[in-house]
Amino acid sequence: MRSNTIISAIDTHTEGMPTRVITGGVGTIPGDTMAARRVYFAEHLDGLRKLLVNEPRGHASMSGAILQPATTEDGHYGVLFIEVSGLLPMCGHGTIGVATALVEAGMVPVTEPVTEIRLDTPAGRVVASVAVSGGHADSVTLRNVPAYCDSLDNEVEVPGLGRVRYDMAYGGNFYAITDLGKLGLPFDRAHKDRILDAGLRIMTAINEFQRPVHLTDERIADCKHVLFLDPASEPAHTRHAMAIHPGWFDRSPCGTGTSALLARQHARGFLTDDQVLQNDSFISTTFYARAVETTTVGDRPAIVPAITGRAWLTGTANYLLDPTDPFPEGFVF
Ligand code: PYC
Repeated sequence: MRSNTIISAIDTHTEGMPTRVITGGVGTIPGDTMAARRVYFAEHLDGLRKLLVNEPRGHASMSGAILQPATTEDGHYGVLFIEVSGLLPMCGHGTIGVATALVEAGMVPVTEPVTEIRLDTPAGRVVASVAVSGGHADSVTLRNVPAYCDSLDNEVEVPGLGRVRYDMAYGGNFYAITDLGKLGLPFDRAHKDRILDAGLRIMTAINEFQRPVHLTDERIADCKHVLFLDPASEPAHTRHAMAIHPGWFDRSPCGTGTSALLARQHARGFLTDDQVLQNDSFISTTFYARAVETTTVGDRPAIVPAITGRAWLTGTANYLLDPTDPFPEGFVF
């Protein structure tokens, strides 16, 4: 066996969506905060992300999380979220996968019935409360970074689709929220190629004409996610298809997307106080969300979302790179 790299991982899935949790082999990335480490990683180490998420070690919808030493005094770990589109400021399904792996591998002090894990992410502090019984992580409730509604009733001209109306909200990433029915597309995976194509066109048009930028951190910008609501959705029970750059769907109900949607439901007056939102994914898995606090981001009203979901371990692995491998950064097919 020849390798100039050995990266150890615990593979998980959160309500259907993979998170490759990288537990060793990367070293400490320079930077005093996870936001600074995200910038450094993107500039100097992005080949490592590609190696881990692209084919043949990953696939076109792959995502992962790289564990790092915490950057705060009371943090357990820092986390960088990697996926095929790059490095996310925050990822909800990824955090649920990380928390589940940390408990089941005994990488944090485990207490029952609840183990609290404090994580530093590029978007800020998040806290995972893991429900544990008999050493098993049964579910995770993630206290996310503050989520806010950026704007309601925007319109953008999209080639091939005409004028598209959408709301823009932030929940750790920016989400354009739009009604699938208004595009004349059925909420049905048989039509996934057309839905994905519409999503990619919409995000391109938004980034050209109405690019979102976070109110207090301009390193967080761009719309790479379009949340297509099933028109049969109700205020407290939504179903959606989440189209993501450069061309895939979230299999999970998307933790940061659910947070953004929760902020939008509050901004529209569809939900109040700590009313629970049930949000179903394109493969019919579910996250539950509620606002546990109100706050502000810049001058905007915001909520602190708590998102509950489940993850499972699917494997452990050591990923190698043979020096003669012709694809040191994998490839995109
Ligand atoms: O769960 O936040 C999430 C997420 C972002 C992209 C894919 N999943």
